[in-house]
Amino acid sequence: MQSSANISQPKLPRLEIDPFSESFLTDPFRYHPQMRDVGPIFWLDSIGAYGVARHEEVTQVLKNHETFVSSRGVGLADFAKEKPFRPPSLLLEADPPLHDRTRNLMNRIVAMPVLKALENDWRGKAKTLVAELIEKDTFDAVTDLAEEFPMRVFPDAVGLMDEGRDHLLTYASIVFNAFGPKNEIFHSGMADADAAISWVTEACKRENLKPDGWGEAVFQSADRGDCTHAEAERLVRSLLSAGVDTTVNGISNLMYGFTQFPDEFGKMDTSQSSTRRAFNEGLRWRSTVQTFFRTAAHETSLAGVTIPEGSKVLTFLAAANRDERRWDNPEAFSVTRNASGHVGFGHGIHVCLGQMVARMEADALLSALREKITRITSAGPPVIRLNNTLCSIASLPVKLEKVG
Ligand code: OVV
Repeated sequence: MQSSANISQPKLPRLEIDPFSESFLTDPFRYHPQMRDVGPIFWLDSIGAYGVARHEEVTQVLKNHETFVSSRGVGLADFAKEKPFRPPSLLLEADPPLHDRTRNLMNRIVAMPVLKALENDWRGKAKTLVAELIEKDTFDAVTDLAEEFPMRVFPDAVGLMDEGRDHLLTYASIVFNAFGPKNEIFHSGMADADAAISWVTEACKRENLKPDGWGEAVFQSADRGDCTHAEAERLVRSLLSAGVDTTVNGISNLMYGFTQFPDEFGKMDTSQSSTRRAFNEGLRWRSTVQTFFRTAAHETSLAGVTIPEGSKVLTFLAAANRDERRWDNPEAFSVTRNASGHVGFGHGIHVCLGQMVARMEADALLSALREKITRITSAGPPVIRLNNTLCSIASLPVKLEKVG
């Protein structure tokens, strides 16, 4: 009889790749095939963590939130051993039961009826912006469109103070950089950190929130006893952290898709089913949030490999979204594809809380664009913005072809 200790473990492949290096972050998609093909799970020497890059294992890790926890941080830092860079998010960096209490509360803040009440206003604002843009010969699809539209609708929806809203983008890039190691990318983004962090801290306070926004609604929920007022402040911080840079880059990446596959835009129509499909495909094809970590709360096994307690596991969401085991022709951006099942919004209990907000922004913008134009083409080289977590574009010169 063989003792169980002799049952052979599958070999754990080791990769030299550093997923937070400049070269990786400049074009992560170049490295993904190697990560998917080396095996269902691998070890990353560069950061001392496991990695999963196939759709199957990424969804498994995210689904199994009791083993692969978020409360020890969803970045490289283990909150059990290191002080978090800011007080942990009560949603993103929390496990049940705390997570479920805050999540249920926040689900009501951005519930469908709340969003529907804003839809006409957002569609009107999208049309106004498109009317401005079609007057121009060329423009920057990042600064003039992808940043401009969310900044015209989201801060007002939250009811933020008017002064200083530009700090939102700076703050988010700091937060998303902080999920990686304290590398040069992290440090260079910290240049304007103090001003942005203190602005956000102030902006989350009840006295600075307008009476009819989602921010005040969180405090009203606290008044009813759903959470404390201190927790309410931190939950508003979640809206500010996760609500801007994500949609901005989601739209930028989608526009980049249109320029790379110039026949796709015209295959869309102005209907919600069509624009929704296109946005989903954009998130699959070039996922804005590239990666998140989980931490093994106890020894476990994944794809036959034993993972010790306290291990960090990096889930490559963007790689899973181009896994040929899951998708046909995954490198092609195709607006008519049914991309549901993509993990660009995550998966499981932490799946993006604001996804309906993001979808409504995208629907408004895409249908306003499609009404007036047939094609979006490149008018110059895009400029990549390096971030430890986000797939981000700093500049994307484009040209529009008008209907008729
Ligand atoms: C999804 C996400 C990203 C960044 C911050 C947060 C959430 C938060 O809850 O603060």
